[in-house]
Amino acid sequence: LILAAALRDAIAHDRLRLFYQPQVHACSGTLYGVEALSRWIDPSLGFVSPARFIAVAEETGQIEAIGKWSLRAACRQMAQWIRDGVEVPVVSVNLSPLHFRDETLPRFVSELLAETGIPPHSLTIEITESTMIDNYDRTIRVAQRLREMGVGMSMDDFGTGFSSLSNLAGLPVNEVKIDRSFMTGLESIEKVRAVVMAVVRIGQSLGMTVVAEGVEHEEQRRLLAEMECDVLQGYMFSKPLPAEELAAWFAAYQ
Ligand code: G
Ligand code: G
Ligand code: NA
Ligand code: MN
Repeated sequence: LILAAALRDAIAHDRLRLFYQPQVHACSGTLYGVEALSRWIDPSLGFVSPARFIAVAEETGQIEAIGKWSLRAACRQMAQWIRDGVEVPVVSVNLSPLHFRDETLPRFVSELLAETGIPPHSLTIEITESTMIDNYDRTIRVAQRLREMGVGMSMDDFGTGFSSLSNLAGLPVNEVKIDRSFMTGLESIEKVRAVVMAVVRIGQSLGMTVVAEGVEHEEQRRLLAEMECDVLQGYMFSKPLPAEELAAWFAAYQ
């Protein structure tokens, strides 16, 4: 309850920030895009993990405001990068499945694209499966509308929790992100390696871009590249960074 009130205050005073984590092509190492992740440093509570405050926001209905704020902030940042000549091809924004109950979401996004002047393919929306998708038909309809507009759709945290094979087959997504929990066993456990390999093949056969999250070591990078996983994201390349630091990271990385 204290957290809910503090979050309301943080939203009202614009205290949430987006950090950006680079994603690179596994074969060439060039920049594929960035994932926008919400950060909240409260004056009295200190750093509050999104894992905690997103769950609270979903219970209290504040998730709606957070989703719209993060879409707006990410699109504005993308417009800024374009103006500054920083070549970030795509920004991915996390949305809760609850947003896909709202049939006005595609119009909100198209107005945002028009307002910021960024191309639709420079935005991807990750369905971050914190909760069960409860209205499946409507979720498909809303996601399909976004795809028709040219916006990317990604299935986050694949292989854990609510992120299931039936969703991968049923939802109009063009990207799948292998959950980072698989990365720990990748080097040492043969079964984990077989599962990750199978997910890469499933993604490929569905025509999707396959992203591996939580890549921390060279050996993981090598194995994933060998499996023909398309895109890698993790501390090995960079932790999530403030927008200003991303440009510097990119300049040093190139
Ligand atoms: O960045 P970090 O590992 O602390 O994020 C924890 C979880 O919170 C991750 O599952 C991430 O997807 C989620 N998350 C981070 N930012 C957002 C956001 O803006 N919206 C939603 N819905 N989830 C987010
Ligand atoms: O659930 P989601 O995949 O959106 O979570 C992304 C979160 O994972 C981010 O908050 C980020 O801080 C964290 N993260 C990113 N890269 C790594 C990594 O290499 N290792 C670990 N343990 N966490 C990571
Ligand atoms: Na995510
Ligand atoms: Mn994820």
